[in-house]
Amino acid sequence: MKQFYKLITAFLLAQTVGIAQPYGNEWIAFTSGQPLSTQQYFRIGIWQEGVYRVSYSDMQNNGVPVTSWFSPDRFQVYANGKEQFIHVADVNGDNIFGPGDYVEFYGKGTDGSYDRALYVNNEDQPNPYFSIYNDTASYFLTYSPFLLTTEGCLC
Ligand SMILES: [Ca+2]
Repeated sequence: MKQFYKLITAFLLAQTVGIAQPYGNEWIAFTSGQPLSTQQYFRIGIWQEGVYRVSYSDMQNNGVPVTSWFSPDRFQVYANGKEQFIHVADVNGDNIFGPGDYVEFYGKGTDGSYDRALYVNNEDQPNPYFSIYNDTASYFLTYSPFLLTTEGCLC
Protein backbone atom coordinates (compact mmCIF):
# COMPACT_ATOMS: atom_id res chain seq x y z
CA MET A 1 0.00 0.00 0.00
CA LYS A 2 2.93 2.36 0.73
CA GLN A 3 4.16 1.85 -2.81
CA PHE A 4 0.76 2.91 -4.11
CA TYR A 5 0.84 6.16 -2.10
CA LYS A 6 4.39 6.86 -3.22
CA LEU A 7 3.34 6.33 -6.81
CA ILE A 8 0.33 8.63 -6.42
CA THR A 9 2.49 11.27 -4.71
CA ALA A 10 5.09 11.06 -7.47
CA PHE A 11 2.36 11.38 -10.11
CA LEU A 12 0.85 14.45 -8.43
CA LEU A 13 4.26 16.07 -8.02
CA ALA A 14 5.05 15.44 -11.68
CA GLN A 15 1.79 17.13 -12.68
CA THR A 16 2.48 20.09 -10.40
CA VAL A 17 5.94 20.53 -11.89
CA GLY A 18 4.47 20.20 -15.39
CA ILE A 19 1.91 22.90 -14.70
CA ALA A 20 4.57 25.23 -13.35
CA GLN A 21 6.50 25.18 -16.64
CA PRO A 22 6.32 28.44 -18.59
CA TYR A 23 4.54 28.32 -21.95
CA GLY A 24 6.43 31.24 -23.46
CA ASN A 25 3.28 33.33 -23.80
CA GLU A 26 3.51 34.96 -20.38
CA TRP A 27 3.81 38.37 -22.05
CA ILE A 28 0.21 38.13 -23.29
CA ALA A 29 -2.28 39.83 -20.97
CA PHE A 30 -4.66 37.19 -19.67
CA THR A 31 -7.27 37.67 -17.01
CA SER A 32 -6.83 35.02 -14.35
CA GLY A 33 -8.81 31.92 -15.25
CA GLN A 34 -9.79 33.15 -18.73
CA PRO A 35 -8.59 31.35 -21.86
CA LEU A 36 -8.52 34.46 -24.06
CA SER A 37 -6.53 37.63 -23.72
CA THR A 38 -8.15 40.82 -22.59
CA GLN A 39 -6.18 42.75 -25.20
CA GLN A 40 -6.05 42.54 -28.98
CA TYR A 41 -2.64 41.90 -30.56
CA PHE A 42 -1.87 42.75 -34.18
CA ARG A 43 1.06 40.96 -35.80
CA ILE A 44 3.60 42.97 -37.77
CA GLY A 45 6.02 40.90 -39.85
CA ILE A 46 9.57 42.29 -39.79
CA TRP A 47 12.29 40.81 -42.03
CA GLN A 48 14.76 43.67 -42.19
CA GLU A 49 16.55 45.68 -39.52
CA GLY A 50 15.37 49.25 -39.16
CA VAL A 51 13.05 51.74 -37.54
CA TYR A 52 9.43 51.08 -38.41
CA ARG A 53 6.58 53.55 -38.37
CA VAL A 54 2.98 52.45 -38.04
CA SER A 55 0.68 55.36 -38.71
CA TYR A 56 -2.89 55.93 -37.69
CA SER A 57 -3.99 55.26 -41.27
CA ASP A 58 -1.88 52.05 -41.43
CA MET A 59 -3.70 50.82 -38.36
CA GLN A 60 -7.07 51.93 -39.65
CA ASN A 61 -6.50 50.20 -43.01
CA ASN A 62 -5.49 46.94 -41.31
CA GLY A 63 -8.40 46.51 -38.94
CA VAL A 64 -6.89 47.97 -35.78
CA PRO A 65 -9.69 49.63 -33.79
CA VAL A 66 -7.93 53.00 -33.65
CA THR A 67 -11.12 54.84 -32.80
CA SER A 68 -11.09 53.08 -29.42
CA TRP A 69 -7.28 53.13 -29.19
CA PHE A 70 -7.17 56.86 -28.70
CA SER A 71 -4.76 57.38 -25.78
CA PRO A 72 -1.15 57.72 -27.03
CA ASP A 73 0.34 56.45 -23.74
CA ARG A 74 -1.19 52.95 -23.88
CA PHE A 75 0.47 51.47 -26.95
CA GLN A 76 2.84 48.56 -26.56
CA VAL A 77 4.94 46.52 -28.99
CA TYR A 78 6.22 43.06 -28.11
CA ALA A 79 8.82 40.89 -29.82
CA ASN A 80 10.18 37.58 -28.58
CA GLY A 81 8.08 37.97 -25.45
CA LYS A 82 9.66 41.27 -24.49
CA GLU A 83 8.17 44.73 -24.57
CA GLN A 84 10.00 46.95 -27.05
CA PHE A 85 10.89 50.59 -26.73
CA ILE A 86 8.50 52.64 -28.79
CA HIS A 87 7.98 56.25 -29.72
CA VAL A 88 4.41 57.45 -30.04
CA ALA A 89 4.14 60.71 -31.93
CA ASP A 90 1.16 62.87 -31.09
CA VAL A 91 1.76 65.25 -33.98
CA ASN A 92 -0.88 67.83 -33.12
CA GLY A 93 -0.36 67.51 -29.35
CA ASP A 94 -4.00 66.95 -28.49
CA ASN A 95 -3.18 63.81 -26.41
CA ILE A 96 -5.45 61.77 -28.68
CA PHE A 97 -4.11 59.19 -31.13
CA GLY A 98 -5.64 60.35 -34.38
CA PRO A 99 -4.92 61.08 -38.05
CA GLY A 100 -1.26 62.00 -38.59
CA ASP A 101 -0.07 60.33 -35.38
CA TYR A 102 2.14 57.25 -35.44
CA VAL A 103 4.03 54.63 -33.42
CA GLU A 104 7.70 53.97 -34.16
CA PHE A 105 9.89 51.11 -33.02
CA TYR A 106 13.15 49.42 -33.90
CA GLY A 107 12.80 45.98 -35.42
CA LYS A 108 14.90 43.32 -37.03
CA GLY A 109 14.26 40.02 -38.74
CA THR A 110 14.96 36.65 -37.26
CA ASP A 111 18.39 35.30 -36.52
CA GLY A 112 19.50 31.77 -35.85
CA SER A 113 19.08 31.90 -32.08
CA TYR A 114 15.90 29.80 -32.07
CA ASP A 115 17.41 27.27 -34.51
CA ARG A 116 20.36 26.69 -32.16
CA ALA A 117 18.32 24.37 -29.96
CA LEU A 118 17.85 22.00 -32.91
CA TYR A 119 21.53 21.07 -33.04
CA VAL A 120 23.31 18.81 -30.59
CA ASN A 121 26.55 20.68 -31.27
CA ASN A 122 26.31 24.44 -31.74
CA GLU A 123 29.00 24.38 -34.42
CA ASP A 124 26.75 22.18 -36.59
CA GLN A 125 24.40 25.10 -37.15
CA PRO A 126 25.03 26.28 -40.75
CA ASN A 127 24.68 30.00 -40.01
CA PRO A 128 24.02 31.42 -36.52
CA TYR A 129 22.83 34.75 -37.97
CA PHE A 130 19.99 33.42 -40.13
CA SER A 131 17.14 31.10 -39.43
CA ILE A 132 16.76 28.23 -41.88
CA TYR A 133 12.99 28.21 -41.31
CA ASN A 134 11.79 31.79 -41.40
CA ASP A 135 13.28 35.21 -42.09
CA THR A 136 10.32 37.17 -40.72
CA ALA A 137 10.11 38.08 -37.05
CA SER A 138 6.75 38.72 -35.47
CA TYR A 139 6.19 41.96 -33.61
CA PHE A 140 2.89 42.48 -31.88
CA LEU A 141 1.19 45.84 -31.47
CA THR A 142 -1.29 46.12 -28.65
CA TYR A 143 -3.11 48.68 -26.59
CA SER A 144 -3.23 48.39 -22.83
CA PRO A 145 -6.48 49.12 -21.02
CA PHE A 146 -4.32 50.51 -18.23
CA LEU A 147 -2.30 53.69 -18.14
CA LEU A 148 1.39 52.89 -18.60
CA THR A 149 4.36 54.68 -17.09
CA THR A 150 7.56 55.26 -19.00
CA GLU A 151 8.96 52.04 -17.48
CA GLY A 152 6.07 50.09 -18.92
CA CYS A 153 4.58 49.10 -15.58
CA LEU A 154 0.86 49.07 -15.02
CA CYS A 155 -0.46 51.85 -12.80
CA1 LIG B 1 -3.04 63.59 -31.91
